[in-house]
Order: sequence, then C-alpha cells, then structure tokens
Amino acid sequence: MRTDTGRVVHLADYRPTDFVLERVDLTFELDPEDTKIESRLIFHRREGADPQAPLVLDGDELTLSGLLFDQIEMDADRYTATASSLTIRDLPAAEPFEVTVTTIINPTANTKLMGLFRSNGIYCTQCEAEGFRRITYFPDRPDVLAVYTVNIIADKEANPLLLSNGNFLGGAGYGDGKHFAAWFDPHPKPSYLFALVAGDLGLVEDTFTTVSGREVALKIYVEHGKEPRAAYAMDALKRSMKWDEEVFGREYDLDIFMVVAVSDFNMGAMENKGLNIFNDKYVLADPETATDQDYAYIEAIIAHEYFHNWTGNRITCRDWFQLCLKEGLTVFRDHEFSADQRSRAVKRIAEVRHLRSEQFPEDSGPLAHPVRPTKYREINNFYTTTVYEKGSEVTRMIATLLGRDGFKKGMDLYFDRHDGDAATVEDFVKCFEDANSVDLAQFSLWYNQAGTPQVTVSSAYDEKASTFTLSLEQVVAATPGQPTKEPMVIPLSFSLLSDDGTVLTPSSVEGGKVAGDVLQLVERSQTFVFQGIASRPVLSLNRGFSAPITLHYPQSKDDLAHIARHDSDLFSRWQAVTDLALPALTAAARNAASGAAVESDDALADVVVAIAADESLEPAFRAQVLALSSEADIARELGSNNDPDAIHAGRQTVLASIAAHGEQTFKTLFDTLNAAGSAYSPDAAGAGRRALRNSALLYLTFVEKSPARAAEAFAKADNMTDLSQALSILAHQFPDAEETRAALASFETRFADNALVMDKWFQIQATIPGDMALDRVNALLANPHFKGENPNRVRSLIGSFAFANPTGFNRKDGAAYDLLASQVLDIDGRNPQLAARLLTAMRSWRLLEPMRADKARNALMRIESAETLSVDVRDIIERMLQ
Ligand code: 0A1
Ligand code: ZN
Repeated sequence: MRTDTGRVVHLADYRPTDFVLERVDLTFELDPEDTKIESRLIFHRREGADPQAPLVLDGDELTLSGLLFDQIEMDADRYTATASSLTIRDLPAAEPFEVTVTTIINPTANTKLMGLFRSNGIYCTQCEAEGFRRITYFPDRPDVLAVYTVNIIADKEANPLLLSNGNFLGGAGYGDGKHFAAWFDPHPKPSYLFALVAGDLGLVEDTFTTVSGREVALKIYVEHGKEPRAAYAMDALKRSMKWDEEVFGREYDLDIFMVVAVSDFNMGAMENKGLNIFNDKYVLADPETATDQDYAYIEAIIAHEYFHNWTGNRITCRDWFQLCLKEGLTVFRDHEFSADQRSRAVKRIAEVRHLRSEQFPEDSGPLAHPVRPTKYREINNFYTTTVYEKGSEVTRMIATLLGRDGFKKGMDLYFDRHDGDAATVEDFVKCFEDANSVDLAQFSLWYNQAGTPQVTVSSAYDEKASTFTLSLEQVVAATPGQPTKEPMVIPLSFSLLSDDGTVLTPSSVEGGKVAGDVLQLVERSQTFVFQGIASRPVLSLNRGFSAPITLHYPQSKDDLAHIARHDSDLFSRWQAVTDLALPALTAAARNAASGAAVESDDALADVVVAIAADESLEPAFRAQVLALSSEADIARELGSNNDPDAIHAGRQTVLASIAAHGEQTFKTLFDTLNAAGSAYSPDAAGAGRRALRNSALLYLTFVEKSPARAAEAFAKADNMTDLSQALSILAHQFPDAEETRAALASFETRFADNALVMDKWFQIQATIPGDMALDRVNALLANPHFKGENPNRVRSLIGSFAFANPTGFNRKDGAAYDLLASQVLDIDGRNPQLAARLLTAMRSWRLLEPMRADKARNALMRIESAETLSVDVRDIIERMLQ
C-alpha cells in the first residue's frame, strides 16, 4: 500500500470540468484475475473553457493498457498515464472527440471492496464515492452526468447472470463458452451510480404497477437456496414504491428495478440506478434467523435505497461536499416511511436514541464537522451520522418550520426545478424559500456550523398577571476549525400543560416568533412571554425532538412525572421519564465510583413500573421506557473523566431496584405476552410485544438472580428475536453460568452454516461486560467462523467490542485499545474504509479518566507512527489526535 497523505479538497475550489462528457460505452470482458475494460468516451470542450486545457481523468491503482483517439492509437507524447490519472493534451477546441481507454484489473485481488470486486464468486461493483476510477480512467466526479451503454462478456456457466444499470437491450452467445449482455441506461448519471453484477444467483420476482399504469419488473437476486428469505425485502420494496408515489408524488422511471444481495460489502447498501447492491444482512430474513430489528432495518434500507432514485439519482450532488443533499434528505424520507408503516412515536424515540448515542458524540469530539463540510482529505470518512442523521434532522426542521403544505410545496419545486441536475444545498434551500416566500439564510447555519446547540431554559409563572415567561439561551461549543458560532434558528415545539393535563392556550405571545405550537429561538438569548395563562403550567419543550439540541431545563420531578403522564406526544412522555431517570443513573455511577451505597429512587421506579403496566400504551413504547438510558448516554451526561466500570455498576443497581419494585408487573408481562405458540409476524405490533416481554425477562433476572428463566426462554424460543434476547441476557448477566455455556454452544451448532446468524453470536459475546471481554474477543478472533476479510464479521466482533462494550473495551490496563490498534493496522492493509470506521470507536477518548485516556493515546500514537497507513486511517487518526 502507498503511504499517501492525501490531498485536501476544499469546497471553495469547486469549478466545473473543462470537458463535457456526452456518452459512455463500456465493454467488460470479465475474468476473475484479468478483467479487461474498454471505455469509449465522447467529450466536447465546455463553452468558454480554456482551449489549451488538457483532459485529466481520474484513476486509482490503474495501469493503462491502450488508448485511442477517434479510434486511432494515440501518440505517446500526447498523454501521461500514472496509477492515479490520465492526462491527455492537444485536444480539439470545440468539436466532439472520442477517447477509448483500455484497462485491465484484477477483481479477485480487490480487497478494498471499491470498484469491481468478487464476493463469494459474484462479480460486483461499488463506485460511490470514488470507486469507478478503480475500474477505468474517468472524470470520476458527481457533476459529470452521461448516458451509459454497457456490454458484459463472461463465461456463461459461471456467470449465467450479467447485469448492469437501466434496461436490458439483449444478449447472445459469444463463442468459447462465453456469452454477452448489453444494457442501456437512458438516464444521465454520474459514475458513482454505475453498477455491474455477474455470477450465478437465485431470483425472486414480482411486479409493481406504477400510478400511471406502467408495469415494473422487480427482481431480487440472492445466493441459491436463500430465495425464501428475500420475501420480506420484496414486500418492503413494493410498499416503498407505493409510499413514494402517495407521499412525495414520485414514480419509478425504468422498466426494471433490481436488488442484488452480496456478502462482502463495506456499507449497508448502494442505490446504483436500477441495480441496487445490498449487504445481504439487509435483504435476508425469516423468523428463524432474523430478529425484529433485522426486519426493521431491511424495511428501512430497502426504502432508503429506493427513495434515492429521486433524491440522489434523478437529482444528484454537484460535488461530495453536498453529500447531505441526497443522504440527509433520503434518511428523512426513509424515517417518514418507517413512521408511517410502524408506530410514529416509537420510531421517533429510536431515531433520537440513535442520534444521541452516535451523532452527538461525533459532534462534540475531534471528528466534528458541519452537515455540509467545507474540506475533506478522504471523502469515505464523511459518510457519517452527522451527514446522514443530523442531515435528516435539518430537513425535518424545515418541515417543522414550514408546515406540511409548505414543505410539500418546496419539495415539489425542488423536483421540478432540479430534475436531471447535479445540485447544491443552496439550490435545495432556495426551493423552500421560493415556494414559501421565506428567508432561510440564518436557518442555513445548520448546514454550515458544526456542534450540537446547548439550550438553557428557565421559566417563571406570574399568577397575578396570568403570564408565563420563558427565557432561553443557546450556545454552540467550538468545534475543529470553527472557534466561534452564530446563533441558529431553533424550532421548539411546546405545550403548556395544566394541572389536569389539558393544554393551556395563550391568548398571545410576545418576544419572538411562534407559529402554532412551535416557537423559534433565533437570538443568542430570548425571552418569550405567554399571556392569558390562568394557572401554573408545566412546560413540555422540544416535543417530538423538533430540534437536534441538548436542552438544559431544570424541571422538578413532579413536573417531569406530570409530562410523563399527560403529554399527548408520546415522545415527550418518554423524554420526561428519561429526564427523571438520568439523575438517578448518574448519581448511581458517582456512588459506585466512590464506593458509596446506591440509594434506590422509588419515585422513578413508580413511574417506570406504572408505564410498563399501562395497557393503554403500546408495548413497544413501554419497552423503550424500560430500556432506560444506555451506559454511553450516562457517560455523556457525566461529561468528562468517565469511569465506565462505575457507570455500568451504577446502572445495574438502578435496574435492580426497578426490578424489585415491579417484580409482579414483570412476571405478569412475561407470562401474558408469551409469544410462543402464536404465529410469528414481523409487524410492529408483534415486535413490540416481544420487546416488552424480553424487557420483563431482563428485569426478572435481576430479582431472581438466576439464569433459569432466561435458559428456559432460550429453550422455548420459536423465533430469532426471542432466542437471541434470551442468549444475550444469559451471556451478559450470567457469563460464567453453565446455562450460558450450553446456550452459546447450542446456538453455534444450530447456526454454524449461517454467517449472518453467527454474527449475532459474535456480537453477543463481544459485548459481555467486564475485564474478561478482551480474552473472549481474542479467542473468538481464532474461531473458524470468524473471517477477517468479511466486513460484517469484523463489525460484529471487533466493532461491537469497541463501540458497544464500554467496560470491556475500556479495561484499565489499556489492553483492549492495543487490540483495536493492532486490528486497525492489520485491516488497513486490505480494507482501509473498514479500518478507518473501526478506529472512530475511540473518538471520545479524551473524555475518559486520565489513566485510561493516557493508554488510549498511546494506542492511537502507535497507529499514527505506523510505517504505512491508508489515507482513510491517516485522516481519522490525525484528526483524533489533534
Ligand atoms: N449511498 C449509500 C451509502 C454508501 C456509500 C459508500 C459506499 O461505499 C462502500 C457504499 C454505500 C447509501 O446511502 O445507502
Ligand atoms: Zn443513502
């Protein structure tokens, strides 16, 4: 590998290409080790461009094996080819010309899984962001849109299937045991949306009739024998297509839509035009092998990739700085889809949990960057929760500020105005401004300013004047490269609850803009006065998590309990319980650290158990309440100088005290929600019941202090959700019990031939708390089911250990940091993207207590001083140590 420090790319340096690409004709002669690609490109010089400018094509680890200019071999003195570029000089000033580039690549040796590679004998591609340049020299940037014709030639027996983007033109024998297929994609697209798949796969077929009556062939390709496990993905696809027509007015635009599931993939899935390629984890499911969470992910990711057809493909990004234009918007769309298919409130709670646990730490640490960054060294490192999830929250805030109709008007204008464009964030925002006659200049800071706003709130009620006064102050902390911040537009949904839980409506509000139940905090400090409030209200603020901020509002326990009981917004009820629980959890952690006894908080236990028992509430919501804040949430609340052991011990004590308080409730829930016997259905209601019952099981083990009940649940489970939950409770609560050993062994034997299920087995063991986790992980690294080349295996063992086992990973002696460092260095040699992502597990290392932080720094410095590092890892490590 090269040690390349990587060039920094700046948004401010953007300029259009000198040449316009008109057409692309690709011919692939596939061979496992010697694949030949002939690429015919028709260009003309852009009007107004420098007539002397050379044509510079991107490459990555390429060698040129042929170059024609208008069908004739090009003179050697007219071009320069290196592994990373092909520069061609003396080109026509105006008239079109044709360049034919030939390259030969080795897909089998491509362990980076970018460009053309092999996964389990299947040829497949991954071109976002800059993978196409690993196939052929090309203007590999998203603002170069062209129409592609693709010819694929391959051995017929090994590759009965030859797929690419667009519509199938035809195929025939090619002699010598080979055959060929031709595909044409009429929609101009950037190279990152190119895809090719060849091999021998099983097929699941269906059709979808669009709103205008066109029939679209739907095809999902999976490994032979796995076809029945693609049924849910197909169902989710059809629901997504319908939903996008109904909610966003978007109809599919080709005759065929294909999904291919492969087992080696760096990310979740990829939205290539008409030919989505998926990590098989997000396609394959049946009750025996997939959990409810797996089903939910499949639904969301199938939808996400499908929705990209309009937000990403029809309207793409001008440059990679605009990544959130397609990703933030498409995540928002898939969130809305899942909310409509499932329970909106429960979905929102899960989204916010995810945002807080993943994006907030990113936004407050060394890797913080704006939703729309202004510079990057390695674009692969910017597929982050900030770009995706915070990007989605920013879109959601536009919807909140403009209301449903205003948002729709803006979206419709965006689709009309920019269809076929490579657009920018400014283009997007302008559509909402123009469609609604509003000014979103200050709002746009959300795209440009990194960091989670901290909003401090105080309130006072004046009985005589019947006024309620609310004072708010916003602060955004400094982030790398952004020492000072401007005040943002923060839309805060609110409700004033009376004593009996009814909503108090003010006669008027002074001090700022309030539209309906949303107030806008736009100044650094701002005071709102609500008139005509007849009795002291309890304020519920940031309802539905209307803004992605951290709220500091010291509310009394009584007020929080009041919101938890009465708010009509279920999200706010969950948030109120969380706000009640967090002080108890942080106090317990502090006490555990100092050796003091942890006092039980009866008021908290009362509320939690009452919600658990409340039959009027949906089970999934009750399960979310019972889940309490995670150890990472508690660490974040505590700030710096964190001791993960104390946080874990404290949290266990709080769980135990709630368990003791609600023993009877948990027994009843466990018995009455007994799913066994009833037919499994992956729908949200069934999933909610299983979630609640498994929460009850966890609490009961705290009371019973015995693995017996979980072992019995494991033995009786008739679906993967219950089975893996029981195994996880056994392993995490009773790691040394014979029942646990037996359950792990039986699970291994039963699912030995299913790698995706074995990932759960790895993950459960990698997240067993405590010092012994490292030894376990080391032993599992040598397990024959573990394959270091497969990203899913790596993520389930090493990733879960580093990201999701705070006590095990943060062992006092720093040995786990060393393990991660060694793994990152090893993986970096074959798959830099995966290595860089794993490394981000240590992004919050400065918040650890000094002894651990010191050990963490040493491990990071060992990575930094390695002789060879990819640009991906170098970029992350240098930012983390800055
Ligand atoms: N656009 C995809 C994400 C993606 C990005 C890079 C990849 O390279 C390995 C793969 C997929 C999405 O948002 O789904
Ligand atoms: Zn996406």
